[in-house]
Amino acid sequence: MTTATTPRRRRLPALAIAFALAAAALSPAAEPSPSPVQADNPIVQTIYTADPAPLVHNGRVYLYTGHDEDGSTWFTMKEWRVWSSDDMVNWTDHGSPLSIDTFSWARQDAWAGQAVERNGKFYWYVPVVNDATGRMAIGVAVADSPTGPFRDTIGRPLVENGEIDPTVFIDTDGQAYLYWGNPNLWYVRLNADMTSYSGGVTAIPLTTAGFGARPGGTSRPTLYEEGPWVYKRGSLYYNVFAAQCCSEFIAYSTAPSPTGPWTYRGTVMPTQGSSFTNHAGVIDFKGSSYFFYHNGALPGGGGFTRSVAVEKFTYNADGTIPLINMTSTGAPQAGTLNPYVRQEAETIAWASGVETERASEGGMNVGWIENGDWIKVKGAAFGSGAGSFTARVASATSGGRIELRLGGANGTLVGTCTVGGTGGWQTWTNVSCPVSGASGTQDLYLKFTGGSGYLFNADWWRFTAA
Ligand SMILES: [Ca+2]
Ligand SMILES: [Ca+2]
Repeated sequence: MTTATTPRRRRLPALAIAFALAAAALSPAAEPSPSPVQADNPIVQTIYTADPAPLVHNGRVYLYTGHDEDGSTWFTMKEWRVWSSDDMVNWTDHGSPLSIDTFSWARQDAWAGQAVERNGKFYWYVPVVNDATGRMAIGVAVADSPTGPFRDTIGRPLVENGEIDPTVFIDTDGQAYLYWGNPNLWYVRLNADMTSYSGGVTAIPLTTAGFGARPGGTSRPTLYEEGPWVYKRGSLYYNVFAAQCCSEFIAYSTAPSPTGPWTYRGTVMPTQGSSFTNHAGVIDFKGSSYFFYHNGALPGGGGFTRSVAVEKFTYNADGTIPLINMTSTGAPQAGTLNPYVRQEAETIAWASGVETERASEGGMNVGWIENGDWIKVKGAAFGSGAGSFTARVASATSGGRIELRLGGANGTLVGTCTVGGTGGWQTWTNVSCPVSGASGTQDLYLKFTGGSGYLFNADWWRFTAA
């Protein structure tokens, strides 16, 4: 691979703030010593993310999001991102397999979409500006894997009426529907190929019985604003949507069929969290229910610099959704992480000071590592004990050290691996070191130490049992 010294781009100023500040921002209640292990929301700390769309496939949750550019003062969004987890707390960064450039006909605005699987292919529906008309249109991209790469197989908008926020739903009888809209709410019946539809574009009547009455609402009499998320649970159909504006809250309606009639059911998540928009995503995973949303909880966060987050919830016995509040704690871990198999360095419960990029050997790597940066990996199941640690690393400088700590970034030190220079940021080698005292299930911290400047990159790591 390259031996050139790749210039490192400047790290995100907004994220350069120490974790203590993030913890303070996330925890308005003053605590004498905020504990990093308490915060797992928002899900991603390396960039700003928005408009979560979770998908469960083969025992993993794939999370499709937008990407708010640093320092945005508008919805300046050029690409979409994918993350995945099998425990709801350790999330793997899969980078950006879909961008505005994927659609030759699109100009800008990589806004809120959703992906779905059908017959082993993955279909990602997104709104973008059609360059030819200047209007918002819905494009669909197709992939053979949930992490892409995604391609535009039809080469034109799937549907276009100037409105946004597609949600896709495949009913139990196999009929698929695409819903979208702001200020209206529309649907089409998708064909089995998922990239065409039959019949016309149909408007769902926005009645106050169906979608609630907006206080003072005249031009928009109902609470429905945007961001529908349609799914079925048992025999009941749900539409969870962003309500009122602005600031938005999350509300929902239910219906006995995918085409209505809809009945307004009330608030899911109140207006909270310093973003004037919100966007819902609802899934069941490993027998529990989860609600995804976004807020402005990262340092520098706000209405145009958002972050996706998740809460676990339980439906009421009658199928109604309880009121869900934003937390900095997030969902509990569903299972544990196996430290004895290859784990990506970019599998992260919480990161301080690092970013990610495409790795030359595939997937992503962690980079922009400086002295004192760290990565938390939650709930690593060491069992009777680890004996050694191996990491895949690269450094165009003279490297540094990986301190393996338990329980906190300054927690119990169980091993230290030295990383030397490799001649390039993508010139990879393995380093190993002995480990002592890592047993049971622990929150593992990879703490990076060394001199000044960028120290090294990390692609993946693995422990070996004692
Ligand atoms: Ca750094
Ligand atoms: Ca990797």
